[in-house]
Amino acid sequence: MAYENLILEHQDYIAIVKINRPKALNALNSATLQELSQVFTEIAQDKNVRVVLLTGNGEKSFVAGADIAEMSKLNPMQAQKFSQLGHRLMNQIENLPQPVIAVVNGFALGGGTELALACDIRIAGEKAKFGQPEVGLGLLAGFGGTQRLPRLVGSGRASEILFTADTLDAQEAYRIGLVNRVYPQEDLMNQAVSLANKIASRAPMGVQLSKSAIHVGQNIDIVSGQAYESAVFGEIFSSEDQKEGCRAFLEKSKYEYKGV
Ligand code: CO8
Repeated sequence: MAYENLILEHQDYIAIVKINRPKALNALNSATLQELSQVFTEIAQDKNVRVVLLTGNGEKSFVAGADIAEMSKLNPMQAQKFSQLGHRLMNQIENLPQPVIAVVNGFALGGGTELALACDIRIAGEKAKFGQPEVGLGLLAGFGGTQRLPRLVGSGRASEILFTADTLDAQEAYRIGLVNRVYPQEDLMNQAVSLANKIASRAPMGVQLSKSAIHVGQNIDIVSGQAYESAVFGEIFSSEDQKEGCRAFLEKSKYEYKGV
């Protein structure tokens, strides 16, 4: 499928999705939100994709937020719909079977931070900038920032970010746990591919069920979460990869996971 605001590349088991709206620093307008939803629908069905890297095309920006020009014209009903469109996309990323790594190559502001928050892992280049500038625009975070940011960094830190509209540099984002790692800008994509390749070499069903258990568990009590974990632990014993992976360990041999 051809995309106007995205670039989709494949490298071995990795899909690389680049948001590509250079004239607006990759800001998310509704067309881009819809294309992202389409690309993740396509990826979910692609058995050759084990890991997704999501990044911004160009040197400067991951995503500079929701598109302010489009948003400024919305009436309250349309604004609610726009927010819901964003939520559907973020939930789709969270529910995608394969893990998604946000490769934050520059500005990740407003909807950009929120998009990164919906991914499973965030890594950043040293020039990355994060923040929720919405209250400085007469708005508030509307793509899940008020929900995912406190869950990730704690409500005290999230409140400061959401109330002040301050920008955080990559080191500060690392310090508070918003990103897992920070790399020199020129090394970021190589490091992202190397992390993705490592994950892709592991049992795909194990990785995917881990992702699902993490997300299910975050929204329920621990005993229910343990029940879900036991159920998927049982499920994986019907896979060939489980049998072959354990057999290879006991026989001290190598096995390449097939995702079956
Ligand atoms: N939307 C639309 N256009 C944008 C955006 C954006 N978010 N960000 C940048 N652009 C455009 C600029 O207007 C400019 O266009 P032009 O060349 O036509 O004037 C072009 O991109 C380049 O930008 P700058 O000249 O400003 O580049 P600088 O390097 O000087 O500055 C910044 C870069 C600091 C990133 C600056 O562009 C900026 O502050 N951008 C806005 C960041 C922001 O506030 N983002 C949050 C937006 S609100 C949001 O995300 C809400 C999410 C929830 C939505 C809920 C729905 C109801």
